[in-house]
Amino acid sequence: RANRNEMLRASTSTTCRSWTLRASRCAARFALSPRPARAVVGRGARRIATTHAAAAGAAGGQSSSSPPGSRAVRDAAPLVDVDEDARGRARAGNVRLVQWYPGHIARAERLLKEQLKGVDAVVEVRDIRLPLSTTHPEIGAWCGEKTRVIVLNRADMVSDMERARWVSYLKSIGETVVLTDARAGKGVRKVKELALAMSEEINAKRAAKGLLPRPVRAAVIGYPNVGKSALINRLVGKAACASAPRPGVTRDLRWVRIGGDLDLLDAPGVLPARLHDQRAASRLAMANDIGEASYITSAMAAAMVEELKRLETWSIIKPALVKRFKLDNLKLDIDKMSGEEFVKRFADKTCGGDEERAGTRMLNDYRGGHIGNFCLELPPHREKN
Ligand SMILES: Nc1nc2c(ncn2[C@@H]2O[C@H](COP(=O)(O)OP(=O)(O)OP(=O)(O)O)[C@@H](O)[C@H]2O)c(=O)[nH]1
Ligand SMILES: [Mg+2]
Repeated sequence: RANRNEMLRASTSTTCRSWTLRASRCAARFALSPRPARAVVGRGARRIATTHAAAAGAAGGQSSSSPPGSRAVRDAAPLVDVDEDARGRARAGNVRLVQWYPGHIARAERLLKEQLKGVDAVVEVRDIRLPLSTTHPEIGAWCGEKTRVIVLNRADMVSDMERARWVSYLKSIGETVVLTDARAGKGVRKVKELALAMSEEINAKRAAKGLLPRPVRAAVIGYPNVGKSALINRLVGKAACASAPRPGVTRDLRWVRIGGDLDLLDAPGVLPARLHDQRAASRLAMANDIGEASYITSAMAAAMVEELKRLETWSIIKPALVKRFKLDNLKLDIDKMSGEEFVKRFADKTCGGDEERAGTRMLNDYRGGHIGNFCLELPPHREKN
C-alpha cells in the first residue's frame, strides 16, 4: 500500500500519459493489484482504462478486494465496462476513433465547408503509403466542380515502383496527381506551377471582364498528419504553419500568401467521425494519421505485423523486420506466429515484458522508415486480400 500511495502521489503532478506508463511499470515491479480508479469520462477514460488493464495484466489480473456496494466499487463500476471494452479491442486490434476524434475536427469541417465555397481550387494531400484510406469519403461533394489536385505526399516513404503505380492508377481515373516529399521539398515546385497556370487562366478571364488580377485561392486539405502544413511551409519558404510528427497539430484554419499569385488555406486534418472499415482504420493508426488515444499500442503493433504479412512486399519486409528488432538469434518463424505472439516475444526480449513499450517501439520504427519504405495499400485492381 505504501508503494501504491507513492505511485499515486507522484502521478498527481504528471500527465495522463506518464501516469499510464508509471502505473503499469510500478505495478509490474511491485506486483501490485491496481487501485480501482475513479470513473472518468471523456479524454482520460480510455487511458485510465488502459492503465488499469495494463496494471491488472502486469499484476497477474488480481481484482480489488473492496466489498460490494462500497464507494471504491461504485467509483470503479463504469471503469469495468471500459476496461472490458479495451480488452476486447486489444484482442481485435481495433480502432475506436470515438475515443480520439477531437472537437476541433468537427469545428474545422464546418468552417472548411464554408471556406471551400470561395476557393478556386482544392489541393488534396494524401499519404502515399495509404492513398485510399487517406481520402475523405465526402471530398467529391465538398469540391463539386472545382479544380482538384491530388498531392501524394511522403513519396520518400515508398519504393519507386509503388510511386509510379499509384500515379498511373490515379491518372487513369482522370485525377491530376503530384508526388511530393514535403519534408525535403521535392516535387513542391510542381504544385506551385499548377497553381500559377491556374492563376493565369483566372486572371485572363477577369481581364476580359475588365477586373483587376487577384491571387488564386486554394485550400490544402486532407487527413491529419499527412503533411499539409509542411507542404505549405515549403511553398512559402519558411515555417509559416506549425508542423510536427503527430496528428492534430493544426487546429485553426489559416490563409497564407505565397508570393503575389497564390493564397493557400492551411486547415486542420479532417476525417470522418466514424471509420467503418476497421482495416483502413488500422492502417491509419499504423501510419500515425490518427491519434494514439483511439487504439491500444500493443494491439496495434500486433495488427501491424498481421498487415505487413499480407503485403506483396512481405518477403522484403520480413528480413528487415527481423534485423531491425534483432530477433535473428531467436530463430522465430514469423509466418507461423500471430501478431500478438510476435509483440510478446519482442517485449520479452527487449522491453522486460512490457508489451505497450514494445508496441510503441515497433510502431515508431515502422513510422520512421526503419523497416523499409513501402505502401500499405495497392491500387484497387491489384489488391488481393
Ligand atoms: N518523411 C516525410 N515526412 C514528412 C513529409 N511531409 C511531412 N512530413 C512530416 O510529417 C509530420 C506531419 O506534417 P504536418 O505538415 O504537420 O502534417 P499536417 O497534415 O499538417 O497535420 P495536421 O495539422 O495534424 O493535420 C511532420 O513532422 C513533417 O516533417 C514527407 O513528405 N516525408
Ligand atoms: Mg497541419
